[in-house]
Amino acid sequence: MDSVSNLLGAIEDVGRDATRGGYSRPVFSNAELDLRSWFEQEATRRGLEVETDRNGILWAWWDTGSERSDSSRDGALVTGSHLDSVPGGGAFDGPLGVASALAAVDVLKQRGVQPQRALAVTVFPEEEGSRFGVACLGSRLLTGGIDPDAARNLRDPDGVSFAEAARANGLDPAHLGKDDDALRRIGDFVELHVEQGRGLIDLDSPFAIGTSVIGHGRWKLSITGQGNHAGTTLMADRADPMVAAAQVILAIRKTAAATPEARATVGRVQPIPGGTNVIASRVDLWIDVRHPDDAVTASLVESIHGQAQKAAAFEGCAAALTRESVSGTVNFDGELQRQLQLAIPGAPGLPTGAGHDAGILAAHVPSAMLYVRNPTGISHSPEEHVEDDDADAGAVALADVLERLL
Ligand code: HGY
Ligand code: MN
Ligand code: MN
Repeated sequence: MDSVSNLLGAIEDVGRDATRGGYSRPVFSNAELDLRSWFEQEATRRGLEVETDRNGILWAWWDTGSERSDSSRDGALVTGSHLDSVPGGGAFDGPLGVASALAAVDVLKQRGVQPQRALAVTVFPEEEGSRFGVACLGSRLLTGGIDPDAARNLRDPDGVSFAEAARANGLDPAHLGKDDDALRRIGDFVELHVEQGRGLIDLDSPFAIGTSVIGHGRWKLSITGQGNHAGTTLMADRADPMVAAAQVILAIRKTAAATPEARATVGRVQPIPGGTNVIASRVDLWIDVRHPDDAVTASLVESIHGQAQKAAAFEGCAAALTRESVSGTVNFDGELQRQLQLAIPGAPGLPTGAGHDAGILAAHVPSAMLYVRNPTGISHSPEEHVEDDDADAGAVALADVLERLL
């Protein structure tokens, strides 16, 4: 087996972000395209047949020995993750699942496993939603979880539409959307992913079986006021959206902190025009809200919206909230989890607060997850980490799972 750390070592310099630290690998950026080529080379080297579907999802196929036909890949066993990252992200969020799947194929071949059904290793684009704003965009397109027109019209911070980016990367934007043929090919989906919290440190285990993904959503709040001169505008004469934004951010923290299990984050604030000696005319901020109970998430957002409108009005500003993407809480397929428990006896079950493509697919095909220990318990940060032997233990556990399911 090519060790997972060797596989990841080959891409450790791709997309390094000198300003933020860590990696910035937005979908269809040069960095992510380099990672796609790395994946295609490594998959081809293993005798897998790589193709890109109409939503930009990569599929590396290991077909059974029997005659190829249109339906010979239906009901296949599929494993994979993503290669795009958050800005300044860690080395493992996404790529660990892809590298581990390739290493697991090595193990299966070394064991002489003859797949009784086709196996595919997949890479989903734009899982982080860091460029076009919608999390798990690739798996949402595949499953019909987003209107294709809405997807085509998503714009990145430079104003490039997803349609334009897709076209520039060999896709036909007119063909974006639900892909029943591709869905029919997924009999079971298993995603290995770095654990993004402290769960496996506390459980003292190198890997765990995912039990659920808590619901997560993201909203954009635009606060408009009166742009003006920092020197000639007296304090009493201002309608400053930045001041309203500051009140809202504190109110968000207070509201979430008062709700058990809730998480609400503002990680991105954009004043317009953003000059040092300029009172902003508008401030855009993005809110990430999560809770195991979808109804509580909705009520949190409602409360935040109301408080934002009040804070804005107090400053002579206005606030508008728009939803960017929402996923409900997902409990993974019981039977598939049982199969994983039989394949890797003793592996604990673990819920997660992080969203994944497996969480989107779970509503359409039996899906499961494996998490690998992250000794820092930190993620979406350069400090995210996986020890080499835990990474290899995770890949072997994935191979055991795949062998049982094949
Ligand atoms: O945001 C998330 O939970 C995931 O890392 N995309
Ligand atoms: Mn992530
Ligand atoms: Mn991820």
